[in-house]
Amino acid sequence: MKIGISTYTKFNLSVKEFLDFVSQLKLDPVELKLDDVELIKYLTSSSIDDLLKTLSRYNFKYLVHAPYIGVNLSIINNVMGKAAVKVMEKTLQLASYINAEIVTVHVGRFSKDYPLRYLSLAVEKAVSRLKKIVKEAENIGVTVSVENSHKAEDVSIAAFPEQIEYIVQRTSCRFTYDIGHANTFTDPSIFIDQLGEYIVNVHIHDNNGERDEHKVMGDGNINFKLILNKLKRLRYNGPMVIEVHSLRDIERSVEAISKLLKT
Ligand SMILES: [Mn+2]
Repeated sequence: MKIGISTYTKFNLSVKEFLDFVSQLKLDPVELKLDDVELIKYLTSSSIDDLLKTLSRYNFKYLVHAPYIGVNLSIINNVMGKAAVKVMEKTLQLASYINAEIVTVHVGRFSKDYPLRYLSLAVEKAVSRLKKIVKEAENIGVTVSVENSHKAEDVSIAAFPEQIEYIVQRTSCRFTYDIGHANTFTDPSIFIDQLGEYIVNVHIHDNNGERDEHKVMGDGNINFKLILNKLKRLRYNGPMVIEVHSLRDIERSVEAISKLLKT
């Protein structure tokens, strides 16, 4: 497993400042969340030279997390759906420019303002849009990976293993296993039993099973020992990306994971 790190839109650091900070911690790869205000502009700018210059100062491998703020691949409104696909297409292009092999995407949520009988329509919308995105991704050699979501007021179409399985089997997407998100719905370890073969990226953080708190491993109720053992048994060799919300918590997470991996 490669212990990596993710940017967070509220760190309030420039990309360079963040990369300088994590350079000292020997983490790799770095997952770039494109919602970051500094990064999102590269989706529409004609040149990404500045970004390439910054990234190439370091030896990191990069992963991309597609924008999710205001982006909903399962939205029933087709005008917005088209815009969401466009955002993903531009994301793939950017990923390919910076040599990122994996793009993690959220599939969006089903608004609680709709009657539940339209839930399956939303799922089908997401599936058909993802198919289009995957086709494009295959052409440029990027892997699209769907992340399981956390509990929120709107209905998640990617909360449980069966839902993810339905989507990946119909779209050829891979799976980004977010351990903390899984814990807001159910026992996170069952995702490995049911979806192990699809996992290409893992997000690691803790919570108490209620809300998506992004705590340091050990500060919530997740049994990481069990999860890491299952991933080892699966011979999972991909990224394990720390997703916490303060620089201090990044340092504490590095300690917590190395302890977990030793025992
Ligand atoms: Mn995540």
